[in-house]
Amino acid sequence: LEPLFQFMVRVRVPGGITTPAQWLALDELSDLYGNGTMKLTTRQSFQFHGILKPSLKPTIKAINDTLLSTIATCGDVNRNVMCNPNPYQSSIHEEVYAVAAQLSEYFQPKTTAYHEIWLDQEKVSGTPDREPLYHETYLPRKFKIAIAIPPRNDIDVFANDLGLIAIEENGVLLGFNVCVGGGLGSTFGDQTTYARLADVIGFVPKDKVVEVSETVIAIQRDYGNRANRKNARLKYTIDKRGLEWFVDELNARLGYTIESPRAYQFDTNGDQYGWLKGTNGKWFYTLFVENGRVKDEKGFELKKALREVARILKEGDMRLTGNQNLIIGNVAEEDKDAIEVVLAQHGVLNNPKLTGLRLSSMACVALNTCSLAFAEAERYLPSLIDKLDVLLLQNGLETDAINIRMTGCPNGCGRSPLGEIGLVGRAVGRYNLYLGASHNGDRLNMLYKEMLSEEAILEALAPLFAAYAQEREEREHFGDFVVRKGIVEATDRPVRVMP
Ligand code: SRM
Ligand code: SF4
Repeated sequence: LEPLFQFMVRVRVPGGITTPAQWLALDELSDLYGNGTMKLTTRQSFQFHGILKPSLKPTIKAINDTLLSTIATCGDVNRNVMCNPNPYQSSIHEEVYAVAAQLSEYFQPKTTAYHEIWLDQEKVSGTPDREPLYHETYLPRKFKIAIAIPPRNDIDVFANDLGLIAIEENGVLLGFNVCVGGGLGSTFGDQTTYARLADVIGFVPKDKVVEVSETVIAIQRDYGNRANRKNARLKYTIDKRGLEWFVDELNARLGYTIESPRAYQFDTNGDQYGWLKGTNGKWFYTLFVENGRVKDEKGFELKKALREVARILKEGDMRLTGNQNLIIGNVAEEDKDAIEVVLAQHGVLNNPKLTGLRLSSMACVALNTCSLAFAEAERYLPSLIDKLDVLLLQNGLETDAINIRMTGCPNGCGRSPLGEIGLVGRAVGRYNLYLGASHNGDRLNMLYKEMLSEEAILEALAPLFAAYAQEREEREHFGDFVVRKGIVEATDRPVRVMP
């Protein structure tokens, strides 16, 4: 008898936007085949856990029936393209989202094997596979793209192999600053691996963004390390050969020189909660979803509430943010109250008592489904924050949006290297504590103390919170404060912006 293997299935959601019908279908699937919960990920997708092997094919088919897919959510190809989901910030949001969807579609593998294996096993095409970009051996490693619209860096653009920063003038999208070589994963004890933020190498007009992105990927395809997967991401290709080499190669392949980067300013990499009116007159409610887990608990029935919300929404949508939260989007004025009532009835309306720390928290899945985890993250961070909240309240810091991120290992899936407070699992119940990332995602944190138990984490942070409350400068963020005070050194590897 075959053992009951169980799997995780990840859904491809370009820019993180789903229709209410898709939400309802995914919700149903999680009950039918999964463990009854949905995980909103740090890359604006859904994950389903606990899919038993015989359910794998029906699950993937059902996802495809909703017009979403699971193709290329893993593997050595371009992954889900992230995009700022907050339309209120800018009239160019829809245009930028279209670029994200275009890139996502354009860089999907062209193989028909996915459809043959998962959708009906029949050969759907007689023509042999031809991958115009990936060729026969695909990329050396996963490849990630994200697009940010300043002033929000809510998708952590610098954490990606290729980051694009939208540049607008008077409400018109001109093009994108191009950032290359971001990646957060590392391995304990292996100095050849490290987190690295992307460098800003130039500006491209919007009609050239596909061509430039394709050329960046092609360079990585041709020069990336295929002998050692630990050193195979674009960041290592660039560091091995030099940023100048990379830009020269890009310009040579393009046949023109990309322009100098344009000015941009990021304020934060967090989400802005509550109701906001979009430029189209519709309403958008950003709902805090702790660590992205959509589930029902006594007194907190998030899954049920969102099912009802999806039924209320007519033209609206459900948008996943890069911080594992959810935006109930494009809500008609007349539906606002009904949505609030549903959220309140199920105990999930954004609670004003939540501290700034919790609202700025993020944790990866880790134990018990991630086989790479050394320690808990998603299941543990909420209770650690309960204890940290006590310290914050003592110091009057309860509304300060200090960004805290925890991962169960140094792969950085919860983007812990970009936490003003970063906690990375070393062993069960033990964490390395990192401090000093910037509040807007353009500076990595640095190691402060190693192998801390919960008690030691609290002991380490208590005096720092007290000092921050008393000695910070006006509007100084916690990450900047600990660097200014010399509690940790600033990283020696800031984002470089080419002249
Ligand atoms: Fe990740 C591997 C979960 C975002 C860096 N990641 C994994 C796996 C698949 C473990 C595995 O390979 O066996 C995890 C599944 C755990 C589980 O039980 O579900 C996993 N990663 C996640 C998610 C679900 C975390 C979350 O709680 O939200 C995120 C899913 C994103 C998505 O929807 O596509 C997720 N992973 C990230 C990010 C953040 C980002 O992309 O913005 C990173 C850091 C950025 C980067 O790529 O550098 C990240 N995941 C990794 C790595 C390290 C890659 C490296 O270059 O070193 C691995 C391990 C690997 O690839 O070998 C990994
Ligand atoms: Fe798993 Fe590590 Fe990623 Fe967390 S950071 S999900 S423990 S691979």
